[in-house]
Amino acid sequence: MSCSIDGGGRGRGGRGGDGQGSGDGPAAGGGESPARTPALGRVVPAPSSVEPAAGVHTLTADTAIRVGESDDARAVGEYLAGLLRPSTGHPLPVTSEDGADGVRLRLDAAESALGAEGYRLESSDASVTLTAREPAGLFHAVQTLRQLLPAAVEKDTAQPGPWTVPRGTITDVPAYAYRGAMVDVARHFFTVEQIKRYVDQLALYKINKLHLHLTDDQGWRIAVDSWPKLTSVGAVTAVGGGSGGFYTKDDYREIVRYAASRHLEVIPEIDFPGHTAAALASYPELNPEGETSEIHTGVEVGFSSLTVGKDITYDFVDDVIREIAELTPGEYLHIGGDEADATSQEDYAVFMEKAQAVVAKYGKTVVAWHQLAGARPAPGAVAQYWGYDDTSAAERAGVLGLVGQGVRLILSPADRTYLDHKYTAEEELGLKWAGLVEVDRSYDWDPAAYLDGVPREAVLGVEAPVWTETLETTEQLEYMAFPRLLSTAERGWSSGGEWDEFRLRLAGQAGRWEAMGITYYKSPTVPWDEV
Ligand code: NGO
Repeated sequence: MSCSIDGGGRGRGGRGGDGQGSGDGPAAGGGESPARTPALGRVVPAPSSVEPAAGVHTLTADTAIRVGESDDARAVGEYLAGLLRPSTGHPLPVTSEDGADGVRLRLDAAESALGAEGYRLESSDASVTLTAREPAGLFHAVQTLRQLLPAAVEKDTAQPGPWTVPRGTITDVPAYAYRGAMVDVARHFFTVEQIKRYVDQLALYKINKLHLHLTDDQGWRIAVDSWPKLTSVGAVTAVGGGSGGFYTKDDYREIVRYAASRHLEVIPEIDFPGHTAAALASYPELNPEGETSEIHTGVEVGFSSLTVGKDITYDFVDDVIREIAELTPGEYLHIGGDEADATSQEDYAVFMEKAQAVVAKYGKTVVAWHQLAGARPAPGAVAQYWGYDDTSAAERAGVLGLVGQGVRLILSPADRTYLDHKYTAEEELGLKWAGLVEVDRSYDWDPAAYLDGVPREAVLGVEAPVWTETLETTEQLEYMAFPRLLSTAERGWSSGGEWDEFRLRLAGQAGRWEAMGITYYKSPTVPWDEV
Protein backbone atom coordinates (compact mmCIF):
# COMPACT_ATOMS: atom_id res chain seq x y z
CA MET A 1 0.00 0.00 0.00
CA SER A 2 1.53 3.29 -1.03
CA CYS A 3 -1.00 5.37 0.82
CA SER A 4 -0.08 8.32 2.96
CA ILE A 5 -2.89 10.03 4.77
CA ASP A 6 -1.80 13.52 4.03
CA GLY A 7 -0.31 12.63 0.71
CA GLY A 8 -1.98 15.52 -1.02
CA GLY A 9 -0.14 17.97 1.15
CA ARG A 10 -3.41 19.47 2.29
CA GLY A 11 -3.44 18.44 5.88
CA ARG A 12 -2.44 20.71 8.74
CA GLY A 13 0.87 20.88 10.47
CA GLY A 14 1.95 18.60 13.26
CA ARG A 15 2.64 15.27 11.56
CA GLY A 16 5.64 14.77 9.37
CA GLY A 17 5.10 15.56 5.72
CA ASP A 18 1.89 17.51 5.86
CA GLY A 19 1.11 21.12 6.43
CA GLN A 20 2.33 22.32 3.05
CA GLY A 21 -1.14 23.51 2.10
CA SER A 22 -1.25 24.34 -1.55
CA GLY A 23 -3.27 27.48 -1.03
CA ASP A 24 -5.90 26.78 -3.64
CA GLY A 25 -8.67 28.76 -2.09
CA PRO A 26 -10.42 28.85 1.23
CA ALA A 27 -10.51 25.09 1.60
CA ALA A 28 -6.82 24.93 2.44
CA GLY A 29 -6.01 24.38 6.08
CA GLY A 30 -9.16 25.98 7.52
CA GLY A 31 -9.40 23.80 10.60
CA GLU A 32 -12.99 24.55 11.52
CA SER A 33 -14.21 25.26 8.01
CA PRO A 34 -16.97 22.87 7.01
CA ALA A 35 -15.57 23.01 3.50
CA ARG A 36 -12.05 21.79 4.27
CA THR A 37 -10.75 19.44 1.61
CA PRO A 38 -9.47 16.10 2.89
CA ALA A 39 -6.09 14.93 1.60
CA LEU A 40 -6.12 12.47 -1.29
CA GLY A 41 -5.28 9.46 0.86
CA ARG A 42 -7.63 10.27 3.69
CA VAL A 43 -10.14 7.62 2.73
CA VAL A 44 -11.57 4.65 4.63
CA PRO A 45 -10.93 1.90 3.70
CA ALA A 46 -7.37 2.78 2.64
CA PRO A 47 -6.95 2.67 -1.15
CA SER A 48 -4.34 0.35 -2.67
CA SER A 49 -2.41 3.16 -4.33
CA VAL A 50 -2.50 6.94 -3.92
CA GLU A 51 -0.49 9.32 -6.10
CA PRO A 52 -1.21 12.88 -5.04
CA ALA A 53 -0.68 15.93 -7.23
CA ALA A 54 -0.69 19.58 -6.25
CA GLY A 55 -3.90 21.55 -6.11
CA VAL A 56 -7.58 20.77 -6.22
CA HIS A 57 -10.38 20.20 -8.68
CA THR A 58 -13.50 22.25 -7.93
CA LEU A 59 -17.08 21.22 -8.63
CA THR A 60 -19.08 24.25 -9.74
CA ALA A 61 -22.54 25.24 -10.93
CA ASP A 62 -21.38 24.26 -14.44
CA THR A 63 -20.17 20.76 -13.57
CA ALA A 64 -21.87 17.95 -15.46
CA ILE A 65 -21.78 14.25 -14.61
CA ARG A 66 -20.82 12.50 -17.86
CA VAL A 67 -21.86 8.85 -18.06
CA GLY A 68 -21.62 8.00 -21.77
CA GLU A 69 -24.18 5.59 -23.21
CA SER A 70 -24.06 3.01 -20.43
CA ASP A 71 -27.21 2.52 -18.34
CA ASP A 72 -25.09 1.11 -15.52
CA ALA A 73 -22.84 4.17 -15.47
CA ARG A 74 -25.95 6.36 -15.63
CA ALA A 75 -27.42 4.63 -12.54
CA VAL A 76 -24.22 5.35 -10.60
CA GLY A 77 -24.15 8.89 -11.99
CA GLU A 78 -27.71 9.53 -10.85
CA TYR A 79 -26.85 8.19 -7.41
CA LEU A 80 -23.84 10.52 -7.26
CA ALA A 81 -25.94 13.49 -8.38
CA GLY A 82 -28.52 12.62 -5.72
CA LEU A 83 -25.79 12.71 -3.08
CA LEU A 84 -24.24 15.98 -4.20
CA ARG A 85 -27.15 18.17 -5.29
CA PRO A 86 -28.74 18.96 -1.89
CA SER A 87 -25.56 20.25 -0.24
CA THR A 88 -23.82 21.82 -3.24
CA GLY A 89 -26.99 23.37 -4.61
CA HIS A 90 -25.53 22.74 -8.09
CA PRO A 91 -27.71 21.24 -10.84
CA LEU A 92 -25.12 18.55 -11.75
CA PRO A 93 -26.95 17.24 -14.83
CA VAL A 94 -26.28 13.59 -15.67
CA THR A 95 -25.51 13.53 -19.38
CA SER A 96 -24.39 11.08 -22.04
CA GLU A 97 -22.59 13.91 -23.84
CA ASP A 98 -18.88 13.38 -23.92
CA GLY A 99 -16.51 16.09 -22.80
CA ALA A 100 -13.12 16.62 -21.19
CA ASP A 101 -14.54 18.42 -18.18
CA GLY A 102 -16.81 17.58 -15.23
CA VAL A 103 -17.14 14.30 -13.37
CA ARG A 104 -16.70 11.50 -15.89
CA LEU A 105 -17.86 7.93 -15.18
CA ARG A 106 -16.39 5.32 -17.51
CA LEU A 107 -17.01 1.59 -17.67
CA ASP A 108 -14.29 -0.13 -19.64
CA ALA A 109 -14.25 -3.90 -20.12
CA ALA A 110 -10.55 -3.71 -21.06
CA GLU A 111 -9.61 -2.59 -17.52
CA SER A 112 -9.16 -6.17 -16.41
CA ALA A 113 -6.74 -5.30 -13.60
CA LEU A 114 -9.56 -3.45 -11.83
CA GLY A 115 -11.49 -6.70 -11.45
CA ALA A 116 -15.08 -6.96 -10.25
CA GLU A 117 -14.95 -4.09 -7.78
CA GLY A 118 -11.81 -2.02 -8.39
CA TYR A 119 -11.67 1.49 -9.81
CA ARG A 120 -9.38 4.35 -10.70
CA LEU A 121 -10.05 7.94 -9.72
CA GLU A 122 -8.14 10.65 -11.56
CA SER A 123 -8.60 14.19 -10.41
CA SER A 124 -7.13 17.04 -12.44
CA ASP A 125 -7.80 20.69 -13.03
CA ALA A 126 -10.36 19.96 -15.74
CA SER A 127 -12.12 16.85 -14.50
CA VAL A 128 -12.56 14.00 -12.09
CA THR A 129 -12.59 10.73 -14.01
CA LEU A 130 -13.83 7.51 -12.43
CA THR A 131 -13.00 4.34 -14.34
CA ALA A 132 -14.00 0.76 -13.57
CA ARG A 133 -14.49 -2.52 -15.31
CA GLU A 134 -17.79 -3.23 -13.54
CA PRO A 135 -20.59 -1.04 -12.15
CA ALA A 136 -19.69 -2.02 -8.56
CA GLY A 137 -16.24 -0.52 -9.12
CA LEU A 138 -17.75 2.76 -10.31
CA PHE A 139 -20.00 2.76 -7.27
CA HIS A 140 -17.02 2.30 -4.96
CA ALA A 141 -15.20 5.11 -6.82
CA VAL A 142 -18.13 7.37 -5.99
CA GLN A 143 -17.73 6.51 -2.28
CA THR A 144 -14.09 7.54 -2.49
CA LEU A 145 -15.01 10.76 -4.28
CA ARG A 146 -17.53 11.55 -1.52
CA GLN A 147 -14.85 11.15 1.11
CA LEU A 148 -12.50 13.44 -0.83
CA LEU A 149 -15.04 16.25 -0.79
CA PRO A 150 -15.51 18.39 2.31
CA ALA A 151 -17.63 16.67 4.99
CA ALA A 152 -20.43 19.23 4.57
CA VAL A 153 -21.22 17.60 1.23
CA GLU A 154 -23.12 14.99 3.28
CA LYS A 155 -25.64 17.53 4.56
CA ASP A 156 -29.09 17.61 3.04
CA THR A 157 -29.40 21.39 2.80
CA ALA A 158 -27.39 23.86 0.70
CA GLN A 159 -23.95 24.64 2.11
CA PRO A 160 -21.45 27.30 1.07
CA GLY A 161 -18.66 25.14 -0.42
CA PRO A 162 -16.29 25.45 -2.25
CA TRP A 163 -16.55 21.83 -3.42
CA THR A 164 -12.97 20.85 -3.88
CA VAL A 165 -11.38 17.45 -4.54
CA PRO A 166 -7.62 17.00 -4.15
CA ARG A 167 -5.82 16.26 -7.40
CA GLY A 168 -4.01 13.06 -8.16
CA THR A 169 -4.73 9.42 -8.92
CA ILE A 170 -6.13 6.64 -6.77
CA THR A 171 -6.08 3.07 -8.03
CA ASP A 172 -7.92 0.73 -5.77
CA VAL A 173 -8.92 -2.94 -5.67
CA PRO A 174 -10.24 -4.86 -2.67
CA ALA A 175 -8.27 -7.53 -0.82
CA TYR A 176 -11.33 -9.75 -0.16
CA ALA A 177 -14.48 -10.41 -2.17
CA TYR A 178 -16.74 -10.74 0.89
CA ARG A 179 -16.98 -7.67 3.11
CA GLY A 180 -20.07 -8.05 5.20
CA ALA A 181 -22.15 -6.53 7.95
CA MET A 182 -24.84 -8.42 9.83
CA VAL A 183 -27.89 -7.13 11.65
CA ASP A 184 -29.77 -9.33 14.12
CA VAL A 185 -33.38 -8.30 13.50
CA ALA A 186 -34.64 -11.22 15.60
CA ARG A 187 -33.74 -10.10 19.15
CA HIS A 188 -35.10 -6.66 18.36
CA PHE A 189 -36.82 -5.89 15.09
CA PHE A 190 -35.52 -3.17 12.78
CA THR A 191 -37.81 -1.75 10.10
CA VAL A 192 -37.16 -1.57 6.37
CA GLU A 193 -36.38 2.14 6.72
CA GLN A 194 -33.89 1.50 9.52
CA ILE A 195 -32.15 -1.16 7.45
CA LYS A 196 -32.00 1.13 4.41
CA ARG A 197 -30.33 3.81 6.48
CA TYR A 198 -27.69 1.32 7.61
CA VAL A 199 -27.23 0.07 4.04
CA ASP A 200 -26.39 3.62 2.96
CA GLN A 201 -23.83 3.85 5.74
CA LEU A 202 -22.31 0.47 4.83
CA ALA A 203 -21.99 1.49 1.19
CA LEU A 204 -19.90 4.52 2.17
CA TYR A 205 -17.25 2.12 3.46
CA LYS A 206 -17.44 -0.33 0.55
CA ILE A 207 -19.18 -3.11 2.48
CA ASN A 208 -20.77 -5.35 -0.15
CA LYS A 209 -22.79 -7.93 1.83
CA LEU A 210 -25.72 -7.43 4.19
CA HIS A 211 -26.37 -10.52 6.29
CA LEU A 212 -29.74 -10.46 8.03
CA HIS A 213 -30.15 -12.75 11.05
CA LEU A 214 -33.88 -13.23 10.49
CA THR A 215 -34.87 -15.82 13.08
CA ASP A 216 -34.02 -16.67 16.63
CA ASP A 217 -35.58 -17.79 19.90
CA GLN A 218 -37.11 -14.36 20.42
CA GLY A 219 -38.74 -13.86 17.04
CA TRP A 220 -39.28 -15.02 13.48
CA ARG A 221 -39.00 -11.93 11.25
CA ILE A 222 -39.75 -13.03 7.68
CA ALA A 223 -43.07 -14.10 6.18
CA VAL A 224 -43.22 -17.72 4.97
CA ASP A 225 -46.48 -18.31 3.06
CA SER A 226 -46.60 -22.06 3.67
CA TRP A 227 -46.10 -21.64 7.45
CA PRO A 228 -48.00 -18.42 8.23
CA LYS A 229 -47.98 -18.82 12.01
CA LEU A 230 -44.21 -18.26 11.98
CA THR A 231 -45.04 -14.58 11.78
CA SER A 232 -48.61 -14.37 13.13
CA VAL A 233 -47.43 -16.12 16.30
CA GLY A 234 -43.63 -16.17 16.12
CA ALA A 235 -43.05 -12.47 15.40
CA VAL A 236 -45.20 -10.84 18.04
CA THR A 237 -42.56 -10.22 20.65
CA ALA A 238 -38.84 -9.56 21.18
CA VAL A 239 -36.19 -9.51 23.88
CA GLY A 240 -37.70 -8.00 26.99
CA GLY A 241 -41.24 -8.75 25.79
CA GLY A 242 -41.47 -5.82 23.35
CA SER A 243 -43.80 -5.74 20.38
CA GLY A 244 -41.67 -7.50 17.73
CA GLY A 245 -42.40 -7.23 14.02
CA PHE A 246 -41.56 -8.95 10.75
CA TYR A 247 -40.92 -8.31 7.07
CA THR A 248 -43.64 -9.16 4.58
CA LYS A 249 -42.24 -10.63 1.39
CA ASP A 250 -42.65 -7.25 -0.28
CA ASP A 251 -40.79 -5.57 2.57
CA TYR A 252 -37.98 -8.03 2.17
CA ARG A 253 -37.89 -7.59 -1.61
CA GLU A 254 -37.61 -3.87 -1.02
CA ILE A 255 -34.58 -4.41 1.24
CA VAL A 256 -33.00 -6.65 -1.40
CA ARG A 257 -33.73 -4.12 -4.15
CA TYR A 258 -32.40 -1.19 -2.15
CA ALA A 259 -29.28 -3.05 -1.09
CA ALA A 260 -28.65 -4.03 -4.73
CA SER A 261 -28.94 -0.38 -5.74
CA ARG A 262 -26.03 0.19 -3.33
CA HIS A 263 -24.17 -2.86 -4.67
CA LEU A 264 -24.78 -4.94 -1.55
CA GLU A 265 -25.94 -8.53 -1.74
CA VAL A 266 -28.36 -9.63 0.98
CA ILE A 267 -27.60 -12.93 2.73
CA PRO A 268 -30.63 -14.21 4.64
CA GLU A 269 -30.00 -16.35 7.72
CA ILE A 270 -32.53 -18.81 9.06
CA ASP A 271 -30.91 -20.23 12.16
CA PHE A 272 -31.35 -24.03 12.56
CA PRO A 273 -31.54 -26.37 14.47
CA GLY A 274 -31.03 -24.32 17.68
CA HIS A 275 -32.21 -20.74 18.20
CA THR A 276 -35.65 -21.92 17.11
CA ALA A 277 -37.95 -21.23 20.09
CA ALA A 278 -40.08 -18.80 18.04
CA ALA A 279 -40.68 -21.42 15.34
CA LEU A 280 -41.40 -24.13 17.90
CA ALA A 281 -43.89 -21.87 19.68
CA SER A 282 -45.63 -21.14 16.36
CA TYR A 283 -46.00 -24.82 15.39
CA PRO A 284 -46.19 -27.22 18.35
CA GLU A 285 -46.00 -30.14 15.89
CA LEU A 286 -42.30 -29.28 15.47
CA ASN A 287 -41.76 -30.20 19.13
CA PRO A 288 -40.96 -33.86 20.00
CA GLU A 289 -44.42 -34.67 21.38
CA GLY A 290 -46.34 -31.91 19.64
CA GLU A 291 -46.41 -30.02 22.91
CA THR A 292 -46.93 -26.26 23.08
CA SER A 293 -43.97 -24.10 23.96
CA GLU A 294 -43.24 -20.42 24.45
CA ILE A 295 -41.40 -17.77 22.52
CA HIS A 296 -38.39 -16.71 24.52
CA THR A 297 -38.01 -13.11 25.62
CA GLY A 298 -34.80 -13.52 27.63
CA VAL A 299 -31.26 -13.53 26.25
CA GLU A 300 -30.08 -17.03 27.14
CA VAL A 301 -29.00 -19.27 24.27
CA GLY A 302 -28.61 -22.97 23.58
CA PHE A 303 -31.90 -24.39 24.90
CA SER A 304 -34.09 -24.86 21.80
CA SER A 305 -33.87 -27.43 19.01
CA LEU A 306 -35.84 -28.63 16.06
CA THR A 307 -36.78 -32.30 16.38
CA VAL A 308 -34.24 -34.04 14.20
CA GLY A 309 -36.03 -37.40 14.09
CA LYS A 310 -39.41 -36.11 12.85
CA ASP A 311 -40.38 -35.96 9.17
CA ILE A 312 -42.32 -32.75 9.60
CA THR A 313 -39.07 -31.02 10.55
CA TYR A 314 -37.79 -31.57 7.02
CA ASP A 315 -41.06 -30.45 5.41
CA PHE A 316 -40.63 -27.27 7.42
CA VAL A 317 -36.95 -26.83 6.49
CA ASP A 318 -37.66 -27.49 2.82
CA ASP A 319 -40.55 -25.03 2.64
CA VAL A 320 -38.70 -22.31 4.50
CA ILE A 321 -35.50 -22.63 2.51
CA ARG A 322 -37.43 -22.79 -0.78
CA GLU A 323 -39.36 -19.61 -0.02
CA ILE A 324 -36.32 -17.76 1.27
CA ALA A 325 -34.24 -18.88 -1.73
CA GLU A 326 -36.98 -17.51 -4.00
CA LEU A 327 -36.56 -14.13 -2.35
CA THR A 328 -32.79 -14.25 -2.74
CA PRO A 329 -31.14 -13.22 -6.00
CA GLY A 330 -27.72 -13.55 -4.34
CA GLU A 331 -25.53 -16.60 -4.11
CA TYR A 332 -25.60 -17.34 -0.39
CA LEU A 333 -28.12 -18.67 2.11
CA HIS A 334 -27.07 -18.91 5.76
CA ILE A 335 -28.53 -21.69 7.92
CA GLY A 336 -26.98 -20.76 11.26
CA GLY A 337 -26.03 -23.96 13.04
CA ASP A 338 -24.52 -22.18 16.06
CA GLU A 339 -25.01 -23.06 19.72
CA ALA A 340 -27.19 -26.10 19.09
CA ASP A 341 -26.54 -27.19 22.66
CA ALA A 342 -29.96 -28.80 22.97
CA THR A 343 -29.30 -31.02 19.94
CA SER A 344 -27.15 -34.13 20.38
CA GLN A 345 -23.92 -34.20 18.35
CA GLU A 346 -25.24 -37.07 16.33
CA ASP A 347 -28.53 -35.34 15.59
CA TYR A 348 -26.68 -32.15 14.72
CA ALA A 349 -24.59 -33.91 12.09
CA VAL A 350 -27.70 -35.55 10.59
CA PHE A 351 -29.67 -32.34 10.57
CA MET A 352 -26.96 -30.12 9.12
CA GLU A 353 -26.25 -32.56 6.34
CA LYS A 354 -29.93 -32.59 5.35
CA ALA A 355 -30.36 -28.83 5.65
CA GLN A 356 -27.26 -28.16 3.53
CA ALA A 357 -28.64 -30.45 0.84
CA VAL A 358 -31.88 -28.44 0.78
CA VAL A 359 -29.93 -25.22 0.25
CA ALA A 360 -28.10 -26.82 -2.67
CA LYS A 361 -31.39 -28.14 -4.06
CA TYR A 362 -32.69 -24.56 -4.27
CA GLY A 363 -29.55 -23.38 -6.02
CA LYS A 364 -27.76 -21.53 -3.24
CA THR A 365 -24.35 -21.78 -1.62
CA VAL A 366 -24.66 -22.66 2.04
CA VAL A 367 -23.16 -20.56 4.80
CA ALA A 368 -23.20 -21.68 8.44
CA TRP A 369 -21.48 -20.61 11.64
CA HIS A 370 -18.25 -22.51 12.23
CA GLN A 371 -20.00 -25.11 14.41
CA LEU A 372 -20.57 -26.69 11.01
CA ALA A 373 -17.36 -28.50 12.00
CA GLY A 374 -19.69 -30.87 13.86
CA ALA A 375 -21.15 -32.08 10.56
CA ARG A 376 -19.93 -32.99 7.09
CA PRO A 377 -19.72 -29.76 5.07
CA ALA A 378 -21.44 -29.69 1.68
CA PRO A 379 -19.25 -29.07 -1.38
CA GLY A 380 -18.64 -25.32 -1.67
CA ALA A 381 -19.89 -24.59 1.87
CA VAL A 382 -18.76 -21.42 3.61
CA ALA A 383 -18.26 -21.26 7.38
CA GLN A 384 -18.42 -18.09 9.43
CA TYR A 385 -15.84 -18.12 12.20
CA TRP A 386 -16.93 -16.27 15.34
CA GLY A 387 -14.32 -17.48 17.82
CA TYR A 388 -12.09 -15.19 19.84
CA ASP A 389 -8.70 -15.20 21.51
CA ASP A 390 -9.90 -17.69 24.14
CA THR A 391 -11.41 -20.13 21.68
CA SER A 392 -10.13 -23.60 22.50
CA ALA A 393 -7.52 -25.44 20.47
CA ALA A 394 -10.07 -28.20 19.85
CA GLU A 395 -12.57 -25.78 18.37
CA ARG A 396 -9.90 -24.19 16.21
CA ALA A 397 -8.84 -27.64 15.04
CA GLY A 398 -12.43 -28.25 13.95
CA VAL A 399 -12.28 -25.13 11.83
CA LEU A 400 -8.98 -26.26 10.29
CA GLY A 401 -10.70 -29.54 9.53
CA LEU A 402 -13.38 -27.68 7.61
CA VAL A 403 -10.78 -25.74 5.66
CA GLY A 404 -9.04 -29.02 4.86
CA GLN A 405 -12.30 -30.16 3.27
CA GLY A 406 -12.39 -27.11 1.01
CA VAL A 407 -14.63 -24.88 3.13
CA ARG A 408 -13.95 -21.15 2.77
CA LEU A 409 -14.19 -18.86 5.79
CA ILE A 410 -15.85 -15.59 6.59
CA LEU A 411 -13.99 -14.21 9.59
CA SER A 412 -15.97 -12.54 12.34
CA PRO A 413 -13.68 -12.84 15.37
CA ALA A 414 -15.97 -11.81 18.19
CA ASP A 415 -13.35 -9.84 20.11
CA ARG A 416 -12.59 -7.73 17.00
CA THR A 417 -15.64 -7.58 14.76
CA TYR A 418 -18.65 -8.02 17.06
CA LEU A 419 -20.29 -4.63 17.10
CA ASP A 420 -22.63 -5.63 19.94
CA HIS A 421 -19.72 -5.82 22.36
CA LYS A 422 -19.04 -3.11 24.91
CA TYR A 423 -16.29 -0.63 24.16
CA THR A 424 -15.51 -0.21 27.85
CA ALA A 425 -16.68 -1.69 31.15
CA GLU A 426 -18.62 1.51 31.85
CA GLU A 427 -20.78 1.12 28.76
CA GLU A 428 -24.48 0.48 29.36
CA LEU A 429 -25.18 -1.06 25.98
CA GLY A 430 -23.74 -4.28 24.72
CA LEU A 431 -22.45 -7.66 25.82
CA LYS A 432 -18.95 -8.65 26.87
CA TRP A 433 -18.66 -12.42 26.76
CA ALA A 434 -15.68 -12.10 24.38
CA GLY A 435 -14.20 -9.19 26.34
CA LEU A 436 -14.27 -5.46 25.76
CA VAL A 437 -13.75 -4.28 22.20
CA GLU A 438 -12.33 -0.76 22.14
CA VAL A 439 -11.83 0.76 18.72
CA ASP A 440 -8.09 0.04 18.60
CA ARG A 441 -8.78 -3.62 19.36
CA SER A 442 -11.34 -3.83 16.57
CA TYR A 443 -8.53 -2.96 14.13
CA ASP A 444 -5.89 -5.19 15.73
CA TRP A 445 -5.95 -8.23 13.47
CA ASP A 446 -5.07 -9.41 9.98
CA PRO A 447 -7.56 -11.67 8.20
CA ALA A 448 -4.76 -13.29 6.18
CA ALA A 449 -2.88 -14.40 9.30
CA TYR A 450 -5.60 -14.56 11.91
CA LEU A 451 -6.13 -18.30 12.18
CA ASP A 452 -2.97 -20.38 12.40
CA GLY A 453 -2.87 -22.90 9.61
CA VAL A 454 -5.56 -21.23 7.50
CA PRO A 455 -4.10 -19.98 4.22
CA ARG A 456 -5.19 -16.62 2.86
CA GLU A 457 -6.88 -18.32 -0.10
CA ALA A 458 -9.32 -19.99 2.29
CA VAL A 459 -10.49 -16.61 3.58
CA LEU A 460 -13.46 -15.40 1.58
CA GLY A 461 -13.64 -12.26 3.65
CA VAL A 462 -14.77 -10.59 6.85
CA GLU A 463 -18.01 -9.58 8.52
CA ALA A 464 -19.03 -7.31 11.39
CA PRO A 465 -22.22 -8.50 13.10
CA VAL A 466 -24.52 -6.38 15.25
CA TRP A 467 -26.39 -8.64 17.66
CA THR A 468 -29.29 -6.81 19.22
CA GLU A 469 -30.02 -8.31 22.63
CA THR A 470 -29.36 -4.86 24.14
CA LEU A 471 -30.00 -2.66 21.10
CA GLU A 472 -33.39 -1.36 20.03
CA THR A 473 -32.95 1.91 18.18
CA THR A 474 -31.08 3.29 15.20
CA GLU A 475 -29.09 5.55 17.51
CA GLN A 476 -27.97 2.58 19.60
CA LEU A 477 -27.07 0.53 16.55
CA GLU A 478 -25.03 3.39 15.09
CA TYR A 479 -23.32 4.11 18.39
CA MET A 480 -22.07 0.52 18.50
CA ALA A 481 -21.15 0.39 14.80
CA PHE A 482 -19.33 3.71 14.53
CA PRO A 483 -16.39 3.77 14.49
CA ARG A 484 -15.73 0.00 14.77
CA LEU A 485 -17.52 -0.91 11.56
CA LEU A 486 -14.76 0.93 9.70
CA SER A 487 -12.09 -1.34 11.18
CA THR A 488 -13.71 -4.40 9.66
CA ALA A 489 -14.44 -2.54 6.41
CA GLU A 490 -10.76 -1.70 6.12
CA ARG A 491 -9.57 -5.19 7.09
CA GLY A 492 -11.75 -6.52 4.28
CA TRP A 493 -10.79 -4.02 1.60
CA SER A 494 -7.18 -3.03 2.27
CA SER A 495 -4.03 -5.06 2.78
CA GLY A 496 -1.91 -4.09 5.75
CA GLY A 497 -2.49 -0.89 7.67
CA GLU A 498 -1.26 0.40 11.02
CA TRP A 499 -3.46 1.62 13.83
CA ASP A 500 -1.46 4.84 14.34
CA GLU A 501 -2.24 5.89 10.82
CA PHE A 502 -5.75 4.42 10.62
CA ARG A 503 -6.85 6.30 13.73
CA LEU A 504 -6.15 9.59 11.98
CA ARG A 505 -8.23 8.64 8.97
CA LEU A 506 -10.94 7.48 11.37
CA ALA A 507 -10.91 10.84 13.11
CA GLY A 508 -11.26 12.47 9.69
CA GLN A 509 -14.62 10.71 9.23
CA ALA A 510 -16.28 12.27 12.27
CA GLY A 511 -17.27 15.47 10.48
CA ARG A 512 -18.98 13.33 7.87
CA TRP A 513 -20.92 11.37 10.52
CA GLU A 514 -22.00 14.61 12.11
CA ALA A 515 -23.15 15.97 8.74
CA MET A 516 -25.11 12.76 8.17
CA GLY A 517 -26.59 12.68 11.66
CA ILE A 518 -24.85 9.41 12.55
CA THR A 519 -24.49 8.71 16.27
CA TYR A 520 -20.99 7.49 17.16
CA TYR A 521 -18.79 6.63 20.10
CA LYS A 522 -16.13 9.24 20.71
CA SER A 523 -13.44 6.78 21.68
CA PRO A 524 -10.46 8.19 23.58
CA THR A 525 -8.26 5.99 21.38
CA VAL A 526 -9.01 8.19 18.35
CA PRO A 527 -7.53 11.73 18.08
CA TRP A 528 -10.78 13.39 17.03
CA ASP A 529 -9.57 16.92 17.44
CA GLU A 530 -6.24 16.54 15.68
CA VAL A 531 -7.44 16.35 12.12
C1 NGO B 1 -23.09 -15.42 19.55
C2 NGO B 1 -24.41 -16.12 19.43
C3 NGO B 1 -25.57 -15.16 19.26
C4 NGO B 1 -25.45 -13.99 20.23
C5 NGO B 1 -24.11 -13.33 20.08
C6 NGO B 1 -23.94 -12.19 21.07
C7 NGO B 1 -23.26 -16.34 17.52
C8 NGO B 1 -22.86 -16.73 16.18
N1 NGO B 1 -24.22 -16.90 18.23
O1 NGO B 1 -22.70 -15.32 18.16
O2 NGO B 1 -26.78 -15.84 19.44
O3 NGO B 1 -26.47 -13.07 19.96
O4 NGO B 1 -23.06 -14.24 20.27
O5 NGO B 1 -22.68 -11.60 21.03
